[in-house]
Amino acid sequence: MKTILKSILSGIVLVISTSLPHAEPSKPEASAPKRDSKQETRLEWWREAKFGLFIHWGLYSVAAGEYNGKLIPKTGEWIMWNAKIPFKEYEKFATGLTASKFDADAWAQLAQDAGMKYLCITAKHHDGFAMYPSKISSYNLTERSPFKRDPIEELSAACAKRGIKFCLYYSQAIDWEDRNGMGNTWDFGPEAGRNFDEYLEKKSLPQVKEILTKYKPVSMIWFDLPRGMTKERANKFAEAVRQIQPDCIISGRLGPGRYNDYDSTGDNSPPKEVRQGDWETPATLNHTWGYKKQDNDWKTPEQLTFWLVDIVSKGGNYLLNVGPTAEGVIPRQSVDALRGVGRWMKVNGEAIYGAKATAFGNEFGNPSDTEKDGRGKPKYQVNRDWRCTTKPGKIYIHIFNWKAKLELPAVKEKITGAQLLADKSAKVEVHQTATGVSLTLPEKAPGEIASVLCLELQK
Ligand code: FHN
Repeated sequence: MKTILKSILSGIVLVISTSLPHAEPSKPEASAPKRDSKQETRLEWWREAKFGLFIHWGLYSVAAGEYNGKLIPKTGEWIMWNAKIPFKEYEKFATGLTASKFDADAWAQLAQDAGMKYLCITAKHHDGFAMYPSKISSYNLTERSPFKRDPIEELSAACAKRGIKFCLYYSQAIDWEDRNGMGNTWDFGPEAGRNFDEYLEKKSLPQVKEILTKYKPVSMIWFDLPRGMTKERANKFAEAVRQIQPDCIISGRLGPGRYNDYDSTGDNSPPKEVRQGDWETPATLNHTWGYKKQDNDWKTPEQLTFWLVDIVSKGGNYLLNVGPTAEGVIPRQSVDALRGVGRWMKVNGEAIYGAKATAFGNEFGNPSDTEKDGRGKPKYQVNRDWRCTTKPGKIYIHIFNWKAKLELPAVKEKITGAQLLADKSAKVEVHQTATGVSLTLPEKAPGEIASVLCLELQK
């Protein structure tokens, strides 16, 4: 059946309503974990949001990747561990955490400009240093640094002003300041002899309760690296979250047991194909979470937009990180890259917010029939030509490598119409058969980064 749509050349995105239900991935996957009704409600905003800002800010931002005149390899927020900096040395960085240029409104505005709907900042990372005035531990910003305001409070307010969901990261197990926390063997000796439960009871769990009591609402709490966490230990944290802020989502790394409301993929590691259930990929803009002066290998707006669309097309959320400096400045390259994504989102955000996984699945790529990987297996070749996201009633095809002719796999419902999001007047021909859909598009790619197409199906 041929659908000829009256329109004039130009345009960016086709919009079409379709009765197509949430599409099945190309390859059947293990079923998504069962969620109770409270979890379904908690997750509503998160499933709509799709795109969030991660912020790693702490004493490591002062070190900025350097210690004793040497550039320390790997990620900036791990400098105390990578350089085995004695605690008595590391804590001196606090005098350099001036936050003299910290502007919560500018940070929240950047998230909004990027099209991000949630923001998650480190309340306490592995170094054990609290970035807020904690009554549980004096090892905190207000007591140890020249900065006497509460950046967490200010950021929470700035987010609320913009309708951005405010979230907090907390490292519940690894703590290089505390002799009973996990990880610091260079000051405190082997982990075997320490009383981890004492650490959890005296510092970690009390601080989690403290931040959930002090800052309201916390829409999601992001736990990390559950070293030494058992079901029982994790359950205490989950119970505390549920009791203090029942609507707060628990992220994927609290520990064993199904306490979390969604799963976390590995860092910078989206799945190769559609993954069932609720999941999120945390990712960096360069190669570090905490600021490093020497890491200037920034992803471009084009790369970041592809990551975003790729992750959403597989069913996930994208939590993209910035690492501010000790003065509280987000590196210019990060700001420019995020704003570039934001320009694309302004035009095409409808194809992302609340969208679900692809209607197809073979577009992601396939194993090479000639090249082998390091283990002698067929090398997986990612195909970056296009991605697809869906909504109950709409499908979006995001074309990164524009062609005036595009062939899509078969779509079972009858195609009844098409429209471009940014310009409802682009000439598109849709020819559908039982074996596939052929699209004839404008010669020139109408949009920057990726131009998006959709197909409308009979209700
Ligand atoms: O060790 C941390 C790391 O510093 C960073 O916070 C990432 C963010 O996902 N989480 C852990 C490594 O996966």
